[in-house]
Amino acid sequence: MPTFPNDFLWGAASAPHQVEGNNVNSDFWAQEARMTGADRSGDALDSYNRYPEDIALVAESGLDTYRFGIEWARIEPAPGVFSRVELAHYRRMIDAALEAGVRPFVTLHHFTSPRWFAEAGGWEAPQAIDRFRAYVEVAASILDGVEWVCTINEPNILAIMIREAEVALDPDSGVEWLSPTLEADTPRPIKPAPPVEIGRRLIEAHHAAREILRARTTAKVGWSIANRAFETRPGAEEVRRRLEYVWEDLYLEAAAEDDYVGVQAYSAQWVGLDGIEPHPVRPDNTLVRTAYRPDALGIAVRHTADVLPDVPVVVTENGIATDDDTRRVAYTEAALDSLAQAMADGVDVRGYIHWSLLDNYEWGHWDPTFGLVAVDRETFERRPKPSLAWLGSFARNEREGGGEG
Ligand code: IFM
Repeated sequence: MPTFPNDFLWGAASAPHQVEGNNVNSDFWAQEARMTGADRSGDALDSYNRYPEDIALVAESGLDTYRFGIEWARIEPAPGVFSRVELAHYRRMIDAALEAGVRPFVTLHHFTSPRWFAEAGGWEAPQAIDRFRAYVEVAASILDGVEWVCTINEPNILAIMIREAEVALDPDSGVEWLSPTLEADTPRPIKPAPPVEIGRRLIEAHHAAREILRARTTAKVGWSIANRAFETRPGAEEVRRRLEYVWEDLYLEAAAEDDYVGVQAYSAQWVGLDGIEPHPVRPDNTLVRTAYRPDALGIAVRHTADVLPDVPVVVTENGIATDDDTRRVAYTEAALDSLAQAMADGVDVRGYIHWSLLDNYEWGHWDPTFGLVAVDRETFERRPKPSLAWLGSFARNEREGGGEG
């Protein structure tokens, strides 16, 4: 029985640094080389060259949307120097999606910045917002026909990533790199909350980008927030409220005037009187060591709608790090069920985009596999998993038999 409206977006996602390969002008490329414990991205999945294959996989599966990013570090390799060749490359990518009948959902910033930007102080430097604004003005010139733009991916995780990289890059810290998207393999104190001072700069950057995009494009503009789907132990309501503000609500509130808000949810997490509780070590944890909680998606969209009752939601990421594709299907089916229940209760959700299309580079780690498609990292051959066909046919059934759009 179809549950989702027939104009619902059904997609899969990627991000430039995680799939393209040789993103040599980016800050993360430079950091990977210096941080102990970090795998190198190297050629990644060569999606810089193989994007037509990636788009074809989306189109042939039955999905209708591909969320991908354009890379600032390639487009502006030196301050004020914009590469026409790279702009043309990303325009070709947008055209390839449109020609394949796939809706491009374009992210302008997904964790990576140009190396020169980071070396000049990154998001905390006085000129950061003007620099981002200049990039967005140029990027806007290639966005004709793009209906959905995400300015900055997960600013709340980016803020943590910036601080954690500083620690891992400090030779005296003795701390090995662990992406903030992973839990440690033994319970250890929860990572510090996203630093609010960086968060506020990112909010400023998002608002500046939104203004430019609204003036120069017809796209719906928003940003995507990592949602932890907090659950509260008895008596810990106030602790949760405080934590939720610095982890999420600061960023959600900044989306009050946006055209949509992107929700990204993977697992749920308890908050007790002592704060956020680490995920207990359990055999059914995911490969990023989080609890198996497909219902996190429903919790996340409900919380987002509580904070932003008038802003439509798009699930811009949801998925599971697992090497068992049957589990990926079970997880996704249960996540979609929790999403449908939230929609039935009145949450305005416009689309579901799975993370990830491909088994990609998880910010210093190649082990956790989130993809609907495996990739041979020597030949770059794409090997679709059964979950891709499953999600594609789920989407097709909903689209063809779905309710009122
Ligand atoms: O791989 C990341 C992505 O870059 C941002 N959101 C979470 C994903 C899985 O951890």
